Amino acid sequence: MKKNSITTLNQFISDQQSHFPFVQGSLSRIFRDLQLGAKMINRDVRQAGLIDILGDFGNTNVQGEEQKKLDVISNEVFIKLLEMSGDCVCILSEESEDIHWCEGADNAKYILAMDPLDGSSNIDVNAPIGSIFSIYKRLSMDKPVTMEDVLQTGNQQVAAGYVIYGAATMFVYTTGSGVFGFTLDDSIQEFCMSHPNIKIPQNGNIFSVNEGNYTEFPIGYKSYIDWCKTSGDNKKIYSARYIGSLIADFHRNLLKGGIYLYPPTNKAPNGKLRLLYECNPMAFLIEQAGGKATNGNIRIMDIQPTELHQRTPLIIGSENMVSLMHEML
Ligand code: AHM
Ligand code: MG
Repeated sequence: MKKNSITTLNQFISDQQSHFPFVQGSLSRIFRDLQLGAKMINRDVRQAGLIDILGDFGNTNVQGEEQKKLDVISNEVFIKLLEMSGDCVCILSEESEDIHWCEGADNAKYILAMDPLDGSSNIDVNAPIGSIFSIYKRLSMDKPVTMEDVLQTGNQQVAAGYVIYGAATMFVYTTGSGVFGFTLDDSIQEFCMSHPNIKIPQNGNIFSVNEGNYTEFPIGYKSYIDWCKTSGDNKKIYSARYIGSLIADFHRNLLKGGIYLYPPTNKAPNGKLRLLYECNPMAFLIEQAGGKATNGNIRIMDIQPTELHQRTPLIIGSENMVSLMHEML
């Protein structure tokens, strides 16, 4: 009889760490904090209609977007936990205009960029939402951290991942040697390995894009979308699936194969999604899973950021689908 074995995220990370004795444990502690934050947010999300956390906070964030109460709560939760451990010298968050410098952590090695709660327009309607993170090492320990340390290319990420608060809550991450998914077992409040070494199929039959903006898309995007709807591979027409929550759309396509597009529009000439804490972490994950991510010109992870909250168009998913889309552009 096959024996069920359980590997928790903490066990897995400490096993991984033992293969790399030079790793001092700071990264593991950051993961521990991210997990704890995720569990706290998960608890709130599960009771969202019962406690006073639905709706608008009554403020707009740096992007000029309406902040939801849960956006603000999630931001505070992660920042507080990470600051207490002192392993991040600073944190860049979608919810704050400026970099948050962690008190007493001037000598910490890591820089974290995050979207504490992505897809927040879905909160009030009980659709999946997520938290996204991307971790970098500072460029030098011998001099203070500058903008250059924060504005590194995606290629320099040491880890990235997301938590999806969906039908189940999952923690999915990479440190550059594969993508691993852990599902939260509510009864023991532990993330347990459920998806080892995730690989995205090279082809899929799903395309995910906000077609409400179709008339504003550049011609190459329109051609690709038309192709998905009329030709597809071997005349098999593709299915459209778009939740409007990047993590949910990404996660489905990662497991089933597919492509996600956020093209430039008149309103958002650089697309809507942010490079440092939305596109780069997703690009790292997809490449580690065997897929591709581009902005239509270059690989997402090759883009040299010049601004903290910089936006970029995003084309991400199964290798062959992204390559074809790229050709059509
Ligand atoms: P947010 O960070 O303010 O939540 O916005 C990002 C979200 C993504 O999760 C999602 O893919 C996209 O915005 C949806 O945008 P749109 O409603 O324009 O299709
Ligand atoms: Mg977001």
